Amino acid sequence: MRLYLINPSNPLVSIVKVRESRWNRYRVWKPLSLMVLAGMTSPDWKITIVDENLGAPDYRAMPRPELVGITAFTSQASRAYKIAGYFRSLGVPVIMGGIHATMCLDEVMSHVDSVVTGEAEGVWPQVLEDARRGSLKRLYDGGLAEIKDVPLARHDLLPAKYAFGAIQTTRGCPLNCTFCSVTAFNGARYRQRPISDVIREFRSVREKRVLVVDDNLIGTRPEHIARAKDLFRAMANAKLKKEWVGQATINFADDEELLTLAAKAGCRGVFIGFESPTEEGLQELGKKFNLLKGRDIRASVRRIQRHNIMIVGSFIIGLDVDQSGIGKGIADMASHYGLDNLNALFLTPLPGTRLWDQMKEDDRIPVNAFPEDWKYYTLTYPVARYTNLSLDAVIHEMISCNRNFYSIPRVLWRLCRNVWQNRAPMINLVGNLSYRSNIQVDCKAYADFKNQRGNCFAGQL
Ligand code: B12
Ligand code: SF4
Repeated sequence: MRLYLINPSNPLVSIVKVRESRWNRYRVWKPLSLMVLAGMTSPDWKITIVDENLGAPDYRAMPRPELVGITAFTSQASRAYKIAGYFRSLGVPVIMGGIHATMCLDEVMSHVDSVVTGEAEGVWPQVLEDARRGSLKRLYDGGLAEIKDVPLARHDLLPAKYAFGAIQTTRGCPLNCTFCSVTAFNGARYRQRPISDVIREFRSVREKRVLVVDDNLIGTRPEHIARAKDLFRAMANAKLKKEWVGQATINFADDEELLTLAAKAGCRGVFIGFESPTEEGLQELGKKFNLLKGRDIRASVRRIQRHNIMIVGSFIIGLDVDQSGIGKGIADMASHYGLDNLNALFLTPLPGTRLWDQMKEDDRIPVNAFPEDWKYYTLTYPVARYTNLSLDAVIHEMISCNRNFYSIPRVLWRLCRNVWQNRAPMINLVGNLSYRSNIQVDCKAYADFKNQRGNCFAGQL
């Protein structure tokens, strides 16, 4: 029995972009969902994982499979349907799962034979059994998995072409920010995998550098932090010799022992969502935990960096409170905080989020010729109507933000600072140049977007 598990190419991270700038190699990440599915597939299935971001293969030259499974973020949906259409034309059953299939069930149902919603651990063995018997159901609802049932992912099934491996140690987030789909998809309860499983899986990751995909590595409560410390201790004791990056809240800075243990366990970078430089912006996004009274963010950032952990900060442009000048405002604030990298994104209504419901109700989603338009839902295109910023204005703010933060004087200043602080200056420089070189690529993408979809914003350019 032959099974293809396919990650459709993504406009944002595909190899095409890598050709535009070789730094983008660091943006092609492993599709962990498919490696997890493979980890709970019985050995009588011959599995091939196809990651189209490494280059789409000629499916016609590949042997006919008995089942095709496709994963997709929203931005990958239209490509996913093309792949599904091809295999279905051969009479091969196609099943789809992941975030988009869960949030846009009816649409996905109309393009594939069968859908798995939610986390797949509880239903995947049944899916395979039904496929073997030729009696796939139209819908399987995996809901939330028992965290101890998450299998060891098959890290051996993808080629060694990635800069980073990937692993997951927790699921869920109680914070339910308006723009994010994690709470709706993975639940509000923070679930932690058994530490022994994580260590065993880490050992099977081939890459020296690893992305820990958890949405919030340290959770929100004292017992979560205690468990994070236990995990870091176990990782250090296991002498994994991996360097890894993860995602956390700024609260990461508040516990010196946690930081020391994380660094010992190999933590070299964290991605932190600051989202907005203003309190009103944070309130609008429901990001309450960033509003901790009396927090000195610059000092918090410095505390993390003292452990040789770099910080990439994420901000969102296009909030209702954002006015002309917000782009430069974010760049200045990110520089003031002392961030190593800045990742600015457009406020984007993703299906299944509270933001989606609100914007839909207010008729503020003009880029809506779905499924084709899903390709613009990468958070790198302004797909919505923004309260105080026209299409041209919001694009201008984004460009101004990146040009300011990644200006040559600021890049050099950060380089010198990292040399002075003895903190991986070359990695910092590579990261900064990578973002800087993408500004040109982004400008071209905005021009194409306006050509293709500018008419949706009629009267608002
Ligand atoms: C790691 C990650 C990335 C990585 C790697 C992505 C990759 N190649 O897989 C990087 C950094 C590249 C990335 C980029 C982006 N990401 Co991201 N990312 C994540 C994150 C944090 C974890 C994903 C993960 O690996 N989970 C672990 C696996 C095991 O879980 P899973 O994917 O959910 O898979 C399970 C089920 O969904 C199901 N399943 C999944 N696929 C399939 C397929 C079949 C056939 C079946 C049966 C079941 C099934 O089974 C699995 C086991 O239970 C999620 C948040 C989250 N908690 O999911 C956001 C998330 C997926 N990302 C999101 C977004 C928006 C983006 C970006 C668009 C943002 C940006 N500009 O940076 C880009 C676009 C990239 C793209 N390909 O579209 C959104 C997607 C929302 C949506 N509706 O699409 C999420 C949900 C976060 C959020 N804030 O809402 N991301
Ligand atoms: S943005 Fe981060 S903190 Fe907010 S709900 Fe999503 S995962 Fe949780």
